[in-house]
Amino acid sequence: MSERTTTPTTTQTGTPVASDTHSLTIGADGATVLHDRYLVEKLAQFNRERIPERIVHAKGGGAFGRFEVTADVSAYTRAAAFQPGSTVETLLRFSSVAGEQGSPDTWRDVRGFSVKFYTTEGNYDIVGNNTPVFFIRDAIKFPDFIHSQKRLPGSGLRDADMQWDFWTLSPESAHQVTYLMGDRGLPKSWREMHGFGSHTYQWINAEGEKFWVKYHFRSQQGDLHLDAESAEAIAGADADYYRRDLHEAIEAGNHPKWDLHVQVMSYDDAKTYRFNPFDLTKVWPHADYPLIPVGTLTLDRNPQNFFAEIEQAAFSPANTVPGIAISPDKMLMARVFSYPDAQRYRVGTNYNQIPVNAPHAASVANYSQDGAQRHGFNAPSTPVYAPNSFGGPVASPEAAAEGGWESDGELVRAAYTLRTDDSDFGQAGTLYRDVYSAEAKLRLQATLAGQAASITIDEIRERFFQYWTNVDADLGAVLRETHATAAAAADGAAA
Ligand code: HDE
Repeated sequence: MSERTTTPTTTQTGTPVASDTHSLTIGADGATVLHDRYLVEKLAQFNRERIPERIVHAKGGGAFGRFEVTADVSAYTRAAAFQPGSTVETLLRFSSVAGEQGSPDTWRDVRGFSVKFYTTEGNYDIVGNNTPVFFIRDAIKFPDFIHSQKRLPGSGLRDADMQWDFWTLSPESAHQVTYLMGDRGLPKSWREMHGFGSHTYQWINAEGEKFWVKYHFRSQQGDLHLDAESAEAIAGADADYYRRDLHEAIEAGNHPKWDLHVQVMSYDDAKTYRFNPFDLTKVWPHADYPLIPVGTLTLDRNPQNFFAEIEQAAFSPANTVPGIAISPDKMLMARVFSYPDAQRYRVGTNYNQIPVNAPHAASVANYSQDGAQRHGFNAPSTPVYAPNSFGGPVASPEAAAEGGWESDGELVRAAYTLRTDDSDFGQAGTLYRDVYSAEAKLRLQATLAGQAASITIDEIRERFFQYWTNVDADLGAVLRETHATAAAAADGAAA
């Protein structure tokens, strides 16, 4: 047995405490007194252990590692992190979207794939998913979408009618729902799934030339899935299945790896491409824009403290670095506001001073000060305002020119302008017909048959059949027929 520590237990302010066993009372059987400061401190601290869980992506897990550049993409970006020979410390957090903190990992869902690169030019975050597209294309719908996937306010239960009501009234969801109801909805583990930046981002090279890019993290472990029965059994037996798998793999020295690739579109191609390249419900077919390798991400270090390093981790698409910028994707522009806002509420004003969120390879210099839980501060000799004549930090005007694009001047509320091949159901149909194997098609049909059975309102079920008919006429017909047969069998059994 290891030798017992002799470090005295203390209060939060460093004074040794008398007991962790007995409260201070008036006689052994009498009242507890309020001036037992350690008892009060201990219970009060305990009551404050939780911060609000993420409103989406609440259940997750993650690990640290490194990103190593293995190719030369300097023709497209000047970001230091992606230059040949660069190695960058990283944090990757995986998550489910709809479930709460304690929800089972293997419930069918899209999975989050958030990467923080601690680069020499500041932190760069790619906050993506295990799918290349999303359910909606305008952020103003996001709270409604999420409400429909969470719980009914009265019963506190999740509800198929509500989910399918929203999806069928929002046909732009079809592509992502085809992913969700397919194998990507039940990954075998977090290690065995691909990750996507999903949005189109902007890269800028040393000459100031602009490109549009999409990120693909391809798992070296494969993109594997669970069958629906196993996922359901695991959900009951081990709610933390993915979290445990990741932790144990890394502890055992089995370090998962992802190869990062990008699709690159020239700045001018975007003006005329047959799909709107900024529409988050669309992919860029690889035949048009092939994958270009960048480097390899390896996870090799579990967090030392789950709460400090994973629960408090604050990712944001606003965290970009020189050589990388956002694009005119309406979803992405709104996310740039929404994530730091969520962190200020969830973690606190000074969330970027917490070690997991602070830059590790760059330093911070600005005039922000004070606020709750502030612990970092400038030297007293640093002025507290800009401009100043005392040598304080100065802004870099050359940064202002980066990351722009031309735009119209008029303010409107309107859908994106449609391109020749843009439609809500087209790419969903291609995914079903041309990408899914025969077995994957059968699994999707079985999953959707189960969904049809869980819808209780006829009008919504009818829209459900129409939605899938729009994706693929044969698929719609199979679903209608399967449902009619099952309903007739159930009627027969009841008679
Ligand atoms: Fe998120 N999302 N999201 N999301 N999201 C959050 O941020 C939001 C979207 C994604 O591991 C929240 O810190 C809006 C797309 C991941 O900590 C919140 C919109 C994609 C994570 C938020 C979207 C994502 C989040 C919850 C519509 C993939 C977990 C607390 C414009 C491309 C990050 C928080 C982590 C988390 C808002 C859409 C992925 C509320 C408004 C699209 C992986 O700010």
